[in-house]
Amino acid sequence: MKITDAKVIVCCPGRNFVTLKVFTDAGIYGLGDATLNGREKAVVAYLEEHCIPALIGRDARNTEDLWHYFYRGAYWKRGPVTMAALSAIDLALWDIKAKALNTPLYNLLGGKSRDRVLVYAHANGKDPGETLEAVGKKRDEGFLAIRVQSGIPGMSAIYGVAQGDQPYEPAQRGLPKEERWDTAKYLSFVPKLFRSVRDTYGDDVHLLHDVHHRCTPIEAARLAKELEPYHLFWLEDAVTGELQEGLRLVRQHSTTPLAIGEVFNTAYDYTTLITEQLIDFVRMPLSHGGGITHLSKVAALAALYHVQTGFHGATDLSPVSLAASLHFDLAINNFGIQEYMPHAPSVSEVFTTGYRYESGFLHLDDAPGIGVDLDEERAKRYPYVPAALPVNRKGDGTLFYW
Ligand code: KDG
Ligand code: MG
Repeated sequence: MKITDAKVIVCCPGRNFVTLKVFTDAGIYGLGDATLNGREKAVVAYLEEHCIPALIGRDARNTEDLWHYFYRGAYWKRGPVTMAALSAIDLALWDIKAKALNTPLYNLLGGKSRDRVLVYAHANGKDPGETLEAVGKKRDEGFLAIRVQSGIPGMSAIYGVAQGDQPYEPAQRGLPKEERWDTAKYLSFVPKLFRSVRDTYGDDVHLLHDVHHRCTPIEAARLAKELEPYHLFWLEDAVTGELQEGLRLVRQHSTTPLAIGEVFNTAYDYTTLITEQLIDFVRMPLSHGGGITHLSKVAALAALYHVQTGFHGATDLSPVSLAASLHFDLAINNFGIQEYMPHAPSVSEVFTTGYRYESGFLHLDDAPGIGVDLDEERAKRYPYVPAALPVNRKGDGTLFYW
């Protein structure tokens, strides 16, 4: 089955998405998500200039060989731009493979290990009162696992907290906005926040929190230790992931489970973390971490070391990415949880999907392939809008992690 053509579709139904569509001589096409928040056009250029010309004429069924062609064969390996492009190619080819066999993708990944996918929702508010209310709303919607982020008195903009009554969306139009950060205020606030969440809602709900890379290892160790009484499902990105050894210090001091990797893009970002059992959950998503072909290997390595998956699923990953994740989540044994932020209603004008939320879980229909389609005419109604993630500075102006 030969690849005859491929094209990149960029649209902005509320936020930017980059989708790769690969066509074959069997009349079957596949979709891959190539969205890299705030760096969309860089991935488009890499795909259009370097990947698509090399894809045409190849056999779409050879997912393993084509993965290595675009990874090893590229010489300039790894990195978020090239790996987002490679991930999109891999997802599109697996979509084609499953459609050609007229079966849902999960059947090619081992079949179903479970019937539905446990998800976690986001609850946030501009202060602790609003945040507690938001947790209550998610409980009422049936969520069994809830990520809690809150505005902190004395700090103007906080990661994970929505502006006004809009759903949370970190990318803003134009150049990056600057935010201010205060680690001391954050560290004294968060344990109190989780104490009040547990006091209000009890123990019968999984709670998660995202530090978003903003602590040093010793600060993260203090936080993880002080959060122990509230039994978090996980503490995410407690330190920035470039230095894998940073997690060792956190681990030595606390039993709070640790998740990391939404900005990772290969298995090599995880080797120390997994083999030394320094983490509990891998977050690297299919659409940034090399697609089905590479994540299958990462998940298998993780399984040997009692590490589970908890894929990134923010709204800057398109419905193609979420649906592909759900197939993977259904299939593997060491699935842990899936992040779920519903996309804005305008997204479903462009993408049709086969998943639905019910009582704390996502359910997937039995459509062949990944099960997502994109309406190209409708996508044209939503042209690309330049947008960027914020940057972060400490109070004295020092540039810090966002
Ligand atoms: O584009 C950046 C977002 O995807 C990220 O900030 C979301 O940290 C995030 C999460 O855990 O969903
Ligand atoms: Mg995160």
